[in-house]
Amino acid sequence: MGKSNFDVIVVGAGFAGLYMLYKLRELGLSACVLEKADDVGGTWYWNRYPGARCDIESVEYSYSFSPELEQEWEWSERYASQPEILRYLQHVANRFDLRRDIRFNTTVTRARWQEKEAGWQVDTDQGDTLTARFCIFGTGCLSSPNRPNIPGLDNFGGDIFVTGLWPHDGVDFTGKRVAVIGTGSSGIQSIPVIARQAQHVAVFQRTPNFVVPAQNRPLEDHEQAEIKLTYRDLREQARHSIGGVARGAAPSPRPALATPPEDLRRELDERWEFGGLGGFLNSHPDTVFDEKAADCIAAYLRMRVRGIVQDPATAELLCPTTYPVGSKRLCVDIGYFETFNRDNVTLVDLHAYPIDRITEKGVVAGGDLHDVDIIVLATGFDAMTGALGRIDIRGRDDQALADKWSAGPRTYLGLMAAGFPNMFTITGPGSPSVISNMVTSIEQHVDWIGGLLADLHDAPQTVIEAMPEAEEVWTAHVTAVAEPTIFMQANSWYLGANVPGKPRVFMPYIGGVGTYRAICEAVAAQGYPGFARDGKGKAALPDFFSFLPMPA
Ligand code: NA7
Repeated sequence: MGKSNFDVIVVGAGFAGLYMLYKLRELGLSACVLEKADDVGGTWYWNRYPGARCDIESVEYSYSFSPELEQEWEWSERYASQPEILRYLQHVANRFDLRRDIRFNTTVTRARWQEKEAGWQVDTDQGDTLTARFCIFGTGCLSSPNRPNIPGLDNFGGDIFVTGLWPHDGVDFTGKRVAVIGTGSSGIQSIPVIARQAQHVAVFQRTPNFVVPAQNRPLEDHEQAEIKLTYRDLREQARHSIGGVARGAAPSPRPALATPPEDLRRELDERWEFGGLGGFLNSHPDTVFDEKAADCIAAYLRMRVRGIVQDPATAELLCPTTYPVGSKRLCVDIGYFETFNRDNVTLVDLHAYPIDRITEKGVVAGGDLHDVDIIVLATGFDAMTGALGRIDIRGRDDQALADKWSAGPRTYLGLMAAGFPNMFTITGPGSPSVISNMVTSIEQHVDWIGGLLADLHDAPQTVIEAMPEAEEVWTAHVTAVAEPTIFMQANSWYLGANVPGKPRVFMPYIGGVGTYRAICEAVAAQGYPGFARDGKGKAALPDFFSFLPMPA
């Protein structure tokens, strides 16, 4: 069974857990990483569905902490596919000899703060009990799949596959009739690939999504070499940017509503040809705040759908009209709309024909049976809080984190929750996380936590925790920054709206990666106001609003 007491227990061996382990070793702390899967990778271990690919450019969706790693690794495409990202993470684990401190096939079931010992006790499904001074959760933001509660789902006689839990030996769709439920990023990526193999695909759409082309392509050697020459600058720019990326179409300085229509059209054409999220998110200074400005972008994207999809009725169904563009995660595609021009693909509009039930034979929607062999659930995740919610986490006075967060997550800086001493969440709710390049945000959190642990190095018994007042101010700040934006107007997973019964609270911090970094750095530089050490701390917090750029 091995050693059972550590300075730090880390939960999860994805991008976050791997870099956290590397950092803890650098600090000379003993650490154990607990991972449910039988290998590293996190999101990229589980999401093996056909077409799975990152929507951030590969050269930016990668670690910056090791210039040697940056120089050695060669990305083959502009947007890396899931197998390539998984290979990258496996390489990182091997290159830095991380595996020896990771226990695979180990699910954490319970984590309990021990008042007397001033540390954490962590139980696993393997019957182990481990203890540590600190417990750090790198459990991911999109790692708890949302299985819809459709009547009769368990009665289906064929195979059911969930995109976020895809079988490792793949699925052969040849000659099969397939139902895909869900048209978020996972559906949009997988449907074109499945349609090329299957006999027939019925796509069950509840809400159409705004989709922009990836314009994916192989990365030329010279291009990659040039990027590698400028990597330090590129990373620095990403760290201080809005979304944690440095490349991509720059935001226009002119508001969309102040741009003459013909100029706007030309500009959006260029963004479309360039491809990727960046061209259409924050494309103009007013699109995040003004629905009319967002409408200009939405109208353009709908025009593009109508230009691709040959059947006008299908094209209309694929055009989102009920929420502003960007308020749900924008999707990046490779041939999604073109797929609806195939003879073997049909679109089922769940507003007109809601799913009644699933029977042994298939999906009954609007009274019609869609007879299928396979159902693919591309129905998303219990985002941001789902993975933590599956673990029985108990803080002071045996308080459950799930109870504390029953009306929505509350944190200070997305890093700590009051009443849960010596416990950190990497890219937790209340930090930019899913609204940014996750790798940039993960590295920022790991570096910040590492800085704090280094500070505590000479005081090994110190207990650190978020002060309730600080948590209150930060949670209110996160909401206040989101409130005037279009983000509040969609039933998105950012707001928990995709999971029945989940409180509607905007979970990520939308002030921007650079702003958030500046806030975290200011807090550290000022001696960590809002964090109590052994019950004592400075409650006078920086004025968080003063870090935000002035509205244009
Ligand atoms: P998403 O983006 O949450 O998409 C899930 C899709 O499943 C979405 O179209 C949902 O419709 C649909 N859905 C969910 N529950 C149901 C039920 N019960 N019936 C019918 N349709 C349903 O998850 P993804 O995995 O695609 O992407 C997650 C992120 O991963 C993505 O944003 C990238 O950041 C990477 P809805 O829109 O809720 O009406």
